Amino acid sequence: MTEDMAGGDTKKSKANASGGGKKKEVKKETGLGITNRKDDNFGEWYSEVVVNAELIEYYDISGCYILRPWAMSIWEIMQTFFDAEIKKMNIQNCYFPLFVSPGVLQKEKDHVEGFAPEVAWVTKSGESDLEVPIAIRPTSETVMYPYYSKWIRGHRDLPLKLNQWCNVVRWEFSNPTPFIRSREFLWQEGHTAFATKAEADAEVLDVLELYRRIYEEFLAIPVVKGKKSELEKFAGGLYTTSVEAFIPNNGRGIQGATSHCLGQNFAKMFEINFEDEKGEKGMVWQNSWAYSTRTIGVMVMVHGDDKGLVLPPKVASVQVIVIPVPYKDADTKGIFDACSATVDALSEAGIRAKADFRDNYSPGWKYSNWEMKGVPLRIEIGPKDLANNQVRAVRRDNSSKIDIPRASLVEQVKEMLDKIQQSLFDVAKQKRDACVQTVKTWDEFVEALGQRKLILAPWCDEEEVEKDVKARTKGEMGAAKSLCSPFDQPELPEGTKCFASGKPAKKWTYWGRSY
Ligand code: 87F
Repeated sequence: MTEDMAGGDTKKSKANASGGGKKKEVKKETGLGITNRKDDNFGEWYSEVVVNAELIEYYDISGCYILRPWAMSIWEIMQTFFDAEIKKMNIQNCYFPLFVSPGVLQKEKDHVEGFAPEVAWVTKSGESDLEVPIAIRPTSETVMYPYYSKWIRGHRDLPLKLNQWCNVVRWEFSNPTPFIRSREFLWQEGHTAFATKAEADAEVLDVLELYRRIYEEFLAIPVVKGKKSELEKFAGGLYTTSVEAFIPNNGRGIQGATSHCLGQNFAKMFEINFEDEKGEKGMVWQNSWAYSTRTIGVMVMVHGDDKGLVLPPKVASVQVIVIPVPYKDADTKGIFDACSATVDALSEAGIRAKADFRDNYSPGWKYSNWEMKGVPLRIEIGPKDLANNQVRAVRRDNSSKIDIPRASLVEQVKEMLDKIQQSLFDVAKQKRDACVQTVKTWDEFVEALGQRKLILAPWCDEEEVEKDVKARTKGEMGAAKSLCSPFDQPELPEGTKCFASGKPAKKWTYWGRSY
């Protein structure tokens, strides 16, 4: 994001697109509105939106953020979905301690080595040094697997399928960004063990499909499912699959969630063995998988606009905000009662609706406030609406307005929310697809990278070649890397060459700069 933060060309006055001179004044007085524009100053715009929409409050430790109720409610909605789905798969929740003993952390030193600088340690209690410093989990393989070894004895103990919802700490040094790269974050981590590789392979994909659904069905964000390269996979595992999203505004790919097959690497290290039906010793096959609060950051980046946050209805804790618009001599009580009745009718139908009866703000201020917070649908009720037995509905995503007779309120609001959800996905997909560039040669690749594209290129799938691509694209904005090889592969004609090495290409792979 750094390149977007530089420059500092903030066109403040245009921030509220609707604003005439008068509006600007109001904005100044109340502090309402976003001053940075998404297209001009993406990094600043993002920071402003997450704070002004009341998702985040900055904290006095760099890289740590307060998740306010507005953010937590989004997390909880996704959590409710995912938790129910994994329970259908007979995965059980558990909770392991936050602290890791140094001995066990070192056990998998091969892959921990690269991560070591990010591990945070507790060295003191009060004034006295701890006899042995204790690490804070950056992920829980080393915390959990010694107990898998203890709990798994025979084939009847398999599969062992556990998940935990927890926080982890990774002391990142590069450019912290709320939700996207924070030093502490919330996630779920699933850790499963099977008797056979076939079972593990199947689960990797089942979980990846749940991650796709979180992004596409809940957050209305298109993702690519695929496999990571050898260089980009989790070094401790056998292979890594992921869902990859894309941020059109800065041309960066972003890993949305990962589902790893660990093979038997950890089983070897932690001696997770079992006796099979024939009485023979075997080693378990393991998976691990996670998605985190990063999901929320991707949602803000993809859907937000110059008025602030835009929430897909499926993850909005308030889907409909009802605002009374009383005039001086109007029947104020009648209007307020109509608002309450509207909220009641919608709530009864399972729609998350709320009325804003605050008497210290004008209707106009409330409109901006709930737009900033991204509520998908606003219902206004004024004297004319009361007289006509209707309400006025205004969509957050495209500002379109329609009058709805109160007789068909529930039906039409439901329909509108569905339309908003679908339209957010369609628009996001259109924008993403417009950024996809297929290239065949190095020159085309470099040009597309300069245009911040999501690049699809034929590749020889050699680690050395990916290292070379990284080296050759190194610069201020960060190097390009492979994002994933999509499961859904376009046809690769016989004789196609690798864009980077000129060797025979083995597969199509997405490339780009990424978070
Ligand atoms: C940072 C410090 C120490 C990532 C780290 O993706 C260790 C690690 O192992 C580390 N950052 N990783 C990889 C995490 C792999 C895996 N863990 C379970 C997942 C899914 C959930």
